[in-house]
Amino acid sequence: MSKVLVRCLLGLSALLPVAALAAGIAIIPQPRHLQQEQGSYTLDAHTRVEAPKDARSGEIAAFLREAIRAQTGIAVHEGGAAHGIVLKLDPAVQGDEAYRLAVTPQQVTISASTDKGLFWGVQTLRQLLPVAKAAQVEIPAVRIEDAPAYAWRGVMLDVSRHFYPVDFIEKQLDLLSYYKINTFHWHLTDDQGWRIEIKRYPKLTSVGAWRTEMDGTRYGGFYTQAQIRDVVDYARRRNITVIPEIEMPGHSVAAIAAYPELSCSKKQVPVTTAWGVHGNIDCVGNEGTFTFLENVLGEVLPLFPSPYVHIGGDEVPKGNWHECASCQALMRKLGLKDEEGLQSYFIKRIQHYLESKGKTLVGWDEILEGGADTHAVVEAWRGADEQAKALANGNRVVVAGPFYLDRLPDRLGVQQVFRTDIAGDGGDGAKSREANRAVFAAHRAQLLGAEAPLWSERANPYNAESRLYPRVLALAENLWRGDAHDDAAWADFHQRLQAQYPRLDAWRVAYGPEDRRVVKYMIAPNAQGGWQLQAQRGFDDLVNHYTLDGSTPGADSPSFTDTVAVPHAGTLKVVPFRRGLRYDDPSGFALVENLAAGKPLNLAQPPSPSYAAADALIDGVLGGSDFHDGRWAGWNDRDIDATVDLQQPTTIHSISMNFLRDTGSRILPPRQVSFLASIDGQHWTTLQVDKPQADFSDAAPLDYHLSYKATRPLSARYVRVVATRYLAVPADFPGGAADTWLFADEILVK
Ligand code: TNX
Repeated sequence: MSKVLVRCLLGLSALLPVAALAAGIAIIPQPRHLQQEQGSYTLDAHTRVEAPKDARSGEIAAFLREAIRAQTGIAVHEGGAAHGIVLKLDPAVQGDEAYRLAVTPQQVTISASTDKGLFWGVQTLRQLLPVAKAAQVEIPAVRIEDAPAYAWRGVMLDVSRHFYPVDFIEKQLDLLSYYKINTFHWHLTDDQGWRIEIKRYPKLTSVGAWRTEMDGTRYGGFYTQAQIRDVVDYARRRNITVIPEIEMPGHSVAAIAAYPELSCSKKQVPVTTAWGVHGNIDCVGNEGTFTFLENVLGEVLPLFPSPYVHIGGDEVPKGNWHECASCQALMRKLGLKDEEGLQSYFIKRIQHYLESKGKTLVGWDEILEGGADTHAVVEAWRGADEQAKALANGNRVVVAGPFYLDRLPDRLGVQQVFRTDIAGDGGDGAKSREANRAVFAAHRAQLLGAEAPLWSERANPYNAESRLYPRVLALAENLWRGDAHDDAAWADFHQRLQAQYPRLDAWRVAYGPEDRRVVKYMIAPNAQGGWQLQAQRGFDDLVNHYTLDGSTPGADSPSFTDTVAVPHAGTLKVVPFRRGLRYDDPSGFALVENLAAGKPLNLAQPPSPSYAAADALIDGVLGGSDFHDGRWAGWNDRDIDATVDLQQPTTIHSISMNFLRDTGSRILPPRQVSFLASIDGQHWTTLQVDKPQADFSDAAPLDYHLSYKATRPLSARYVRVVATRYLAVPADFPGGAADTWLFADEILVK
């Protein structure tokens, strides 16, 4: 393009009518008052940014200049100018995070009484800039007066179940801040990994940060204290407070693996790979537990300037405390009537320690069990009834339950996140809506805000962005506005959301669909003796890359959009890509030759509709270590009696079937498994009866591969497997034998 033409086009853009520019105003969260005016401000290399002389204001001005350069390519300098961008501290603008932004053809002014407000004004101004690079850009003339409805607007990331590197965290902080999320809750410890360096207890990371997966590989990672300091400061510069969470007394297996003396049994255990709730918890009856935790917190607190510290407190099975002599002695000494009282004692003791250091304790809503101190902030995750209980008790509350981003968007869409009213009555899920309404109204001032947790059993650095975005934008507006819940507000938000996607694209964010899954893979045997892999795609421009040799597919591996035929058995791996971005870890399918594949299957009792359909038993695809992987069929309090009709007399060498144990999820191995065969489907020969060894106290997922091998090949048309469940379990298995599961996959006939 000639220089003259470029100059003409640039000149032309300055003359664009207001209406065209108006289309460019699409701010999220929508400011409280926004008035569009005539004309626009021309930003170019002559623009100067002026700021108050204090350090934080200077930092905010530098952040703005860098943001303008990154977004438009225009290098603006600091310094006073009549025709520039002026940041002002003005006590007349009331509210801790409030700001005013005035754009006129002559000047851009951001004023606020606090540096917080000033920074949010800068973030709003960034949203008024176009995404494209240019020598000069027009900022539409507007008058904005803005302030949030809720003070706590948070996102939680679980870095224990899966680890996220520092640059991933920092990218998310950039995005959260852009949408005025002001709280990052960093879930740093859990059963499956301890992720923060503690100098006094080096084994927390040398041992506690690493686990051995079912396939023998080591998985883990942790942040050094220097990295933590960097992240906290990175967040501070973006108006985000980082709240650390150190889980106690439950969800502590990783710490116990490093220091077994923390548990009541003091038994050496590995860092667990099993999701769910673990009974191996910090021992309340041992003074050493408190010394340890106070020493840990003593190193954690100086890293986080936040006034709040999260100590978890959720999902604490009290069995170990019930069995432990020193815990029972303590209970009697304190005159407590049960172990719930010990939980309360535990939490209050930690709370007392934190208060001595000037910090406020935050905990999940279980901290109310046994009665919690009202100074604690309660994070409500088990529904509106728990939220009401905490409010009525006098605690300040942060709501998390409706915003669990580990629920995929087909089950928790953007619209639902946007329209959930955290000061409402809790909707249909709540038991006591009338009572909640009254409590919520009377205790409105105690409702600090809300948080969206991303639990990471199934989330990882590749797929996390598709779970966070665009739903975090809906959360951001919900909490900033507090009132945006009706149809008109949703329609308006949805339109503005579309304008954000090009920005997310420019930052290479792998955001997900609004109310669908990124992709769902389905595989079934085809008529050619191979398999057909099908992808149900959440985006039209999503592409699937796959391999058949077990390696991780890359952008140059063979690809398909909707379906592909896989001709032979092997390890199939597939990864979704979109716009050059990888969207997930590989989905793997272990494909095996199976004479029963695709044959008629008859089940005396159907499996639960919550897991794989019955055909998963005869699709030639083996289940993995995760019972949610769509390959395992599950029976709740039922036996399995499965018959396959091979449709003609067939020579059989072996029959096998896999069963899963995952005791944390109440999945038990079968008590007995019988393999049978028949010529006519009427008269059965029992070929073999197995009684697998079962260890109910081992929480690691285990695959039981049971198999009958014929000494001499037999001929049969019907093959049958009968698996019976345990009707009684050892006394120390929590909850007894009722409501347990049998999980099975693949009736493999060779
Ligand atoms: C419950 S929510 C948990 C987490 C799990 C989550 C899975 C809460 C306080 N505890 O440990 O990751 O469910 O959705």
